[in-house]
Amino acid sequence: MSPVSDRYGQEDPLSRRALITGITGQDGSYLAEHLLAQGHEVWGLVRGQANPHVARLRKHVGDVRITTGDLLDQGSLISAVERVQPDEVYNLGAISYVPMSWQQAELTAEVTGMGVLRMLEAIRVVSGISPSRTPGSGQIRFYQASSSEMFGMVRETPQNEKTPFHPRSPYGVAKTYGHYITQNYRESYGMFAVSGILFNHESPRRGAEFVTRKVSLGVARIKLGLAKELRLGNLEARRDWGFAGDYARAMHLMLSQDTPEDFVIGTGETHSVRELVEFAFRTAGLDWRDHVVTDPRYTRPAEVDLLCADPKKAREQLGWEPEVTFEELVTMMVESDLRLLSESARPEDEPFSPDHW
Ligand code: NDP
Ligand code: GDR
Repeated sequence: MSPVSDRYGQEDPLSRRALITGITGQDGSYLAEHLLAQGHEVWGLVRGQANPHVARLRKHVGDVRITTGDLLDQGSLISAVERVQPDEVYNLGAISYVPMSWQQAELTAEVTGMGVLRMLEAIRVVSGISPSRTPGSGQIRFYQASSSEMFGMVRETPQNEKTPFHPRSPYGVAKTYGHYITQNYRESYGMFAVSGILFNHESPRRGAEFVTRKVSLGVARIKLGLAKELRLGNLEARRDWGFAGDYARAMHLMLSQDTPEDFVIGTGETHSVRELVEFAFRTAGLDWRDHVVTDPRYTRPAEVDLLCADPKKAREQLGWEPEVTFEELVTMMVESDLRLLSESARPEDEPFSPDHW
């Protein structure tokens, strides 16, 4: 193990170095912010030769170092781990939009599923780990971004670490592979590799394709007279929605434990899309029934009807609690989009929002 990696566990937290894949996404920016505040040196793995999302990241988080790499390319991941010599690797990179995973099922399997294996292999190879050479105390710690979408068609609610998986999309299937391969590397090689099974978490930085941001942007457009209607799919689906900043704290806590274990992270509260819409419109003094149109283009080939976390283990073992309520989250997002669209009717960094099933 390199001298840099051997620093894990020393008293001075300033010496820790993190490598984050998916740093240009919503969670990457909150995690980078959190780790920098903890005194970490933060590196982001970024794909492409001129990734436009880096500029958006820099608006939120300044002091991140960038290295290039792609979850589709094993050699690039090995080079990144060799270059950065991280103490912690957070694998957040993925095709994360569920409808896209039906349109590009094979690519989703490669990035969201096989990408996890490639990242684990990069750590294993660079650290010289094999069945006969297990990692020492200074090993690289690995976090995998698992998802409540693995529960899919649930037969019991709320869902905890022991609830069986029944994924309902190519995305959910790919995440389930990533989850099990992480567990497998922990059990086969003794690696400090954990998965956080995170329920939906949102923020003003959420991509415009996801329902919460689509709604907050829609409300803001209608309030400012830029649109009249908002077209949505299934209003009856229920989700456990929390604030992304709270969930970034949980990721770091999971890698700071003495033993590697998986944790469910969520609020324990569930709301329907209809409730979300009703509350978001009310926040802006509007009646959703005057503006929302249901459109079959936005319903999915298979739906996950109900998700609700049982975060008891995280509360008891990590001391983790969400700080932002559902109402505070929706209000924060609507107010942020009202400000954003007041400044510019079409903000330059507004993400492309594709049509889908
Ligand atoms: P985003 O969709 O906002 O970000 C996805 C990130 O993955 C982007 O930075 C993107 O980079 C990167 N990426 C895509 N393809 C590749 C690739 N081939 N190689 C390297 N990086 C790639 O997701 P979130 O921030 O919301 O979520 C972070 C992770 O957590 C994801 O794995 C997601 O599946 C998972 N998750 C998210 C939840 C949520 O509610 N937000 C809940 C549970 C799990 P680029 O700029 O290049 O496009
Ligand atoms: P999800 O999030 O699929 O749960 O995955 P999303 O916000 O896309 O959908 C939530 C629920 O809302 C319903 N819905 C709509 N969704 C979208 N996007 N657009 C619509 O117009 C619309 N109308 C209704 C959906 O059918 C669904 O039931 C997110 C992602 O961040 C994943 O990467 C992550 O793993 C899970 O959360 C946990």
